Amino acid sequence: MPRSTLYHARLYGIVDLGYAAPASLIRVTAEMIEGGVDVIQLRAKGHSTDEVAKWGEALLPICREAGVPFFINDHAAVAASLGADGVHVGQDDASMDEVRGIVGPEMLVGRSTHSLAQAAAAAADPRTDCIGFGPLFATPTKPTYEPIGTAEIREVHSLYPDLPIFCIGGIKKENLADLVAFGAKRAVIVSGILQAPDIAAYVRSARSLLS
Ligand code: TZP
Ligand code: MG
Repeated sequence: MPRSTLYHARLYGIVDLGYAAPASLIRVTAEMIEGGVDVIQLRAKGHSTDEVAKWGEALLPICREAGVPFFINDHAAVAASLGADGVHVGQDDASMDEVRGIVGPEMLVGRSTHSLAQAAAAAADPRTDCIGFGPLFATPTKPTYEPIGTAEIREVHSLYPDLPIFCIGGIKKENLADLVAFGAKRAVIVSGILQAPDIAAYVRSARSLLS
């Protein structure tokens, strides 16, 4: 899948086992797709590689059928063995050399960044296909991270105009219009989507705020 798919993407949803029970993963994924999500990631902190592989195997065909890029968080080897569209890694995860050594040159690779300096480092490597930029706001989904606020959103987009940048952290449909006004083009929403009483409706409404 080309990087341009991520450039055109607007709303990135994460199926996070911290919010979604194993028995709900297929339904949650289908509802996110029904609402029009542009990218889906499976994130299962604290779960075994075998569990991530099993859940990924269940979700990949649903995403593929819908033409929605499917990322695996952290587990490059699982992403490679499943043939996922992408893998997302953090600052403390493997280096790009290591990740590319596992997933090869074609798979999309995303990197979390928590400052302009980290965004610069990620953007300097042409093998980085997208970045997460945040947490913008304090969030229980990443409780130990200091929020970076909204002041640098415009700058990071103007510094790296060709890099797909996904704002993340404490984003809800209620603050999305403000973020767009601050220069955000794309957003990741985790708990807002997964705790919504109607996931498809929530995704549809959030997606409509990102043009
Ligand atoms: N990386 C930076 S913030 C975050 C991650 C994975 C969590 C975002 O979750 P939420 O629930 O949308 O604030
Ligand atoms: Mg990670």
